[in-house]
Formats: sequence, C-alpha cells, structure tokens
Amino acid sequence: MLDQLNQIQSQGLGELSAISDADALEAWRIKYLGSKGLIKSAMPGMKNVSKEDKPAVGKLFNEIKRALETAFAEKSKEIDSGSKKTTSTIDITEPGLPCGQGRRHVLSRTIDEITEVFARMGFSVVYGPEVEDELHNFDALNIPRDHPAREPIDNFYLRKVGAESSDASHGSGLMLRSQTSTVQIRTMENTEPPIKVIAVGRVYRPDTHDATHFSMFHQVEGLYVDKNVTMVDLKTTLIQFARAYFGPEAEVRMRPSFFPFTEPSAEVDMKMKVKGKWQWVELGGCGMVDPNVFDAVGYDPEIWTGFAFGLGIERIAMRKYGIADIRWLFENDARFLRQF
Ligand code: FA5
Repeated sequence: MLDQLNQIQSQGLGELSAISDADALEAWRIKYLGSKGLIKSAMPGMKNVSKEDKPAVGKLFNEIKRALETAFAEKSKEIDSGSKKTTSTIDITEPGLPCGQGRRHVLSRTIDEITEVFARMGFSVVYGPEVEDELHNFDALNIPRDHPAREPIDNFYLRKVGAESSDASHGSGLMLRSQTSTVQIRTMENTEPPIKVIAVGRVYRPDTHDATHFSMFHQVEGLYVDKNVTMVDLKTTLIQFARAYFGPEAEVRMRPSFFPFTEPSAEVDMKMKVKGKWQWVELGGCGMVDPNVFDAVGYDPEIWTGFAFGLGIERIAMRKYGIADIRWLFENDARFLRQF
C-alpha cells in the first residue's frame, strides 16, 4: 500500500510538472484527484492494512492527497497567469480587420497607359518645368508679342515679389506654362535631331471651371523630327495610338485649324466608344513643325522636318472611363475615385 501511494505521488507530481495548458491540467486532475481518480481508487486498499499500521498509512494517504492538491492549485495559478499574459498579445489566428485598399488615381493610370502606348511606338518620355519663361511658352513657338494668346487674362503670369503688376512685360517674365509645347522647345534646344519624344505634364490656364474645363489640366505632347517627315506620318501615329488605346475600331479625323507653331495645323478628333456608342471626340491639336520654330532652336529647316501634337489627358480619361464632369477628377472624393 505504501509503495502504491508513493508511486502515485511521484508519478502525479512528475506528470504535473510537464503540463503547460489548462486542458491537460484538467485531465490530470480527473486522473489523480477525480471521483474515480487514482487517489480515490487506492482508498479501498486501506482495508487490507493491518490495524497497527492503519494510522501511519492513513496519515501518509492524507499527506499525499494534500501534496497533489497543493501542487494542482499552484499549477492552476501558473497556467492562469500565463493565459492572461497571452490574451494581451496578438492572436494571429483571429481573422484580421479589413483595411481600405488604396489605388492609383484614374488620371495617373491614364497617363501611365498613354505613356506605355507611345513608348511601344518608339517615343521616349521627356519632362519640362511647370514654371516657364515667355521665351519657351510663346516666343520660340512663333507666337508674336501681340498675339491674343499672350493676354494676361488667358495666362497665369507670375509677379516678382514686391512688383505691382503681374503683366508679363512688366513682371518677372515667368508664368505657369499654358501648354506642354514648351517642352518641344526645351528638348530641341538640348538634343540633336532626329527626335521622337512625348512630354506629359500639368498645364495651367485661367479658364472658368465647367464640366469640360479646369484651370489646371494635363497634356501629352508628341514631337517627331527627322528628314522627310510628312502629314502621313503624323496621321499614322495618331491612328496607331487611337487603335491601341481605344480599340481596333477607333478612328482619327483631322480638321484644318491654326497654331502659330505648326503649318499646316489641324484639330484632332478621335472616334471612340462613349457609353457603348461610337462618337467623335475632340482631343487636341497637331501639325507639321513650323520652320520658324526650327530656326528658333537652331535646326536647319531646309534639312529637318517634323510633326507635333498635343492632346488633353483629362478629355481622354473622361471618355475612356465615362466621366461626365472634369471637376470630379480633382475633388478627391474617395467614393468617386474608388470606382476606377
Ligand atoms: C494646345 O494646347 C496646343 N499646344 C496643342 C498642339 C500641340 C497643337 C502641338 C499643335 C502642335 P489647345 O489649346 O487646343 O492646343 O489644347 C489642347 C487640348 O487641351 C484641348 O483639345 C483639350 O483637350 C485640352 N484642354 C484645353 N483647355 C482645357 C481646359 N481648360 N481643361 C481641360 N482640358 C483642356
């Protein structure tokens, strides 16, 4: 009997020391201290113990039972405090909270898409400053001093700090560029022909805001300078762009127009699907680079020929994505932006 009791104690304490979670502890309690546990089951053995040994064996029996109960209580405390500690840490098995996923602005995406199409056609991308001088915004583009396009009412001229007037002729001579055609000049000034580039970026005009006009918008400018470039090259390039971007059924139409820096000049319309219907949409201007522009950048117009075009990126995005009002593009309303 004594051996059996000692065996229960050492086995019980040994098993208990290896336990680290509440379920295993409960199983241990049932095994040793439960109503059908090893302690209770050992009790009937007492009747086989001789009368004189009974007090000593009974005492040992109680001591072992108490030792196991005390060890159980301590272990319970230990596991309990351990589990409290873990509740304050992150449970990686819990499903996470959904976090709002951001996305690129529909205009940035349109710019990337347009750039990629032209890159595949062999155009490299160039950039120019948004704060420009009149030389690059007007003079070198063959826009004379008295041209109405230079009126202060149609441009954002910048005033020197402390100066009275913002009129260019009296002011700093700087302005927010009104067209990306400025980058044609900057590129030709720094590069020997042949040239095949697009320039993408913001331009600024004090236009009244309405569904199709904003005072800051984006243009993509194309410039190709080489020997024997013709209107056919220009139209082919625009058709290739339209088909790659709007789909194989897209078409391009040119209407005679006037820009001081191209001769001849044309308005560019593209036929594209708008809300399921094919429609002509005016996107920008184009033409053959005027010899006066080549003179201004030091290219010999007898040798070099070229075409240029400038398209409004908002107008392209609006048509492609069915956006009815240009102002929505700049309101930063997440409910609108989330759709694209
Ligand atoms: C020009 O800006 C010329 N530089 C284009 C050009 C380049 C012609 C190279 C020849 C050779 P225009 O002012 O028409 O052209 O503007 C071009 C396009 O910009 C317009 O067709 C339109 O799509 C867009 N645009 C013009 N004003 C606004 C505005 N206020 N808001 C949004 N888009 C505009």
